[in-house]
Amino acid sequence: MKTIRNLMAGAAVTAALLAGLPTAAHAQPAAAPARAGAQLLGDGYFYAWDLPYKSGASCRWFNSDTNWGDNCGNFRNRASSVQNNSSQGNYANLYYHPDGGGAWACIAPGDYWDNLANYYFTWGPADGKNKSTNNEIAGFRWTTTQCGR
Ligand SMILES: [Ca+2]
Ligand SMILES: [Ca+2]
Repeated sequence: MKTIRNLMAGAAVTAALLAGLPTAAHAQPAAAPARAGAQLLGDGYFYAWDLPYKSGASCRWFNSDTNWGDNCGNFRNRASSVQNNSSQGNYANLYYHPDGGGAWACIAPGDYWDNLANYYFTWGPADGKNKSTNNEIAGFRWTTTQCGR
């Protein structure tokens, strides 16, 4: 009888431990909401894809690069979807011409433009202004001035 009681006690302890596990597991995520207000940061790269919706060939840049013609088998005038994955909350200017020339479009940190046919060069000089950015981006520059050159 004593053996059975010990077994029962052991089973009760095991049951208590098992019951306690989910509580312990939930304790960790509970700490997350404290950071919910913090800005979500990306991996620091600017991404471009040949086709809309992150499809086809892709290329990415960590630093500003105002000539995409020598990247990933020539990505100048090729991007049809882009994502600003800045790790520092920086906007990115997308230029109509190499070396930061002509009009530019401006994409906010964390933003993803799924189809560039719907996005235009709305900043800067008349050269290229209000044209669709689809297959027209020559390069980009990170900017801390929120869309300023
Ligand atoms: Ca394309
Ligand atoms: Ca380049």
